[in-house]
Amino acid sequence: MRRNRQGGGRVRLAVACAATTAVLGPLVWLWQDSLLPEAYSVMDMGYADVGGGPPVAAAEHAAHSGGGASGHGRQEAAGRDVTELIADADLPADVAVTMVARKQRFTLPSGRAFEGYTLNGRSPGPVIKATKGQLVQVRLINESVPGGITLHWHGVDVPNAVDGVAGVTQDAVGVGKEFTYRFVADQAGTFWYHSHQMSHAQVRGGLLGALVVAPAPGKSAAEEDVTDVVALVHLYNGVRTVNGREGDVPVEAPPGARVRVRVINTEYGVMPAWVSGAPYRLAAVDGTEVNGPAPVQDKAVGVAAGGRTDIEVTMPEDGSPVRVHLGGPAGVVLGSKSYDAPAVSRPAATLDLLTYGTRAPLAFDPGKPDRRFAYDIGRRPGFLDGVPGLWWTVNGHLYPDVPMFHVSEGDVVRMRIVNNSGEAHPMHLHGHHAVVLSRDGVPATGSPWWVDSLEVGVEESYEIAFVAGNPGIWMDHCHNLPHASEGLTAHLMYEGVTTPFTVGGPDENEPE
Ligand SMILES: [Cu+2]
Repeated sequence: MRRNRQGGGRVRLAVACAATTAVLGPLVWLWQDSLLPEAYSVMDMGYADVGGGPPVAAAEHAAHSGGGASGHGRQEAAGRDVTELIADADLPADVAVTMVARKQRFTLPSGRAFEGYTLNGRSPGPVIKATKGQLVQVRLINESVPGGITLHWHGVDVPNAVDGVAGVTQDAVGVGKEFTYRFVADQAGTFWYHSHQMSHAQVRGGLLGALVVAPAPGKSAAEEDVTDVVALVHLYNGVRTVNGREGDVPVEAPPGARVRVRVINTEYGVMPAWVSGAPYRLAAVDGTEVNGPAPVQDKAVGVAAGGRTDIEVTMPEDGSPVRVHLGGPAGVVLGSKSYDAPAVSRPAATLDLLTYGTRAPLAFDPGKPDRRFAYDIGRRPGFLDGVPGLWWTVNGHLYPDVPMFHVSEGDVVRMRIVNNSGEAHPMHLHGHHAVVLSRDGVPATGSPWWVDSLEVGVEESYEIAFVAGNPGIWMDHCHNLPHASEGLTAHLMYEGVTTPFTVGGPDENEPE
């Protein structure tokens, strides 16, 4: 019996060992396989997805590409380094700003102290104001932010070299160093800027600010006669602020005045905004004017994380104040004699941008795309850089084995974003604006709905389209920034464009 038992024990031990090896072996392999190198180029990430279009040769591989048909175009395109994709160097700066970044403790106007980051001694940083067509030049100096910083111009289709993504378009700007951004503000609208180095920590910590581009002069008197209000919403230690201030922001607006409130959601989730005391029009979304915006009443509008919404109000003739609620009771109060506008609860209904406004022709035909991409967001267990967890997937793949969307300049691109991950994701494509074609298969019938930050809810699907008209290597990621750092990050790469920068490396580039 004893011997038998021992024999049985040995067998059991052997079986257990074999089972352990069978289970652990693949796990160890998966773990090891997920480890990210100390430095890597995003060009080497994942796998090429040409979206059903012709193969696209990366510059350094151009010589090996089989297709010689478009050889001339390829030759000319070959070898463009992201650092060459800049604004005209001969253009003088129309708007020149110097920004000094610091890690420091500062106090909000309420007296509440916050341990974070400042630009020119404050957070949010200065509002940068430009007029359409002007060249904006921002000299960023890092005085004391450890780990380095950058500035990304969220929603502005800047030249790739100044997109501000550490490890993709530049190195993080270390302490004592500086970097100058130059771009032509060629679209009027509401934008913002923020760090894209360790962005999930630095944006929350306050390295951000608003950028407003006014329409070119010579507009109608009606268009110029609008009171402009920036309302940048940010949470400091969980405390909601508008322009860095807790509570209401009063703005003087006499009876009959037209006011445009430029709402910027710098947070990680969708934010409802609504108005009491007057109807409003949704004048613009993500820096693009809405066509034929009708008056809205008793409806909230959802502002995606990273997104902007311009709310236009005409002040009541009787002088009563108007409250623009931003995510809660507090917000912007417009008034003259009185600012006593009671807060009202959020309306049950939400404005649907799929049907809002009136149709207008597009400058391109999304019905004849050169490439069609899928961006299916899921979630599954696995390892991300050796850490076990439940991680986001793109088309079934875990970061960094995600698709690299390849395009050629001038391509018409359609992308279908499907969210089966159990959480909402505000998807942000750098360097481009995309138009929404449909949601859950229902075609858009309102004003062309142009986005750079699109809230994709749980179980939702969107079909969007854009023209690949801005060469570079562009992030296409979730703007719930912790999600991006958890692997919900892919890139759009133009034919022939290369980057000399690496994620990681001596500058410790860490874009998410
Ligand atoms: Cu997300």
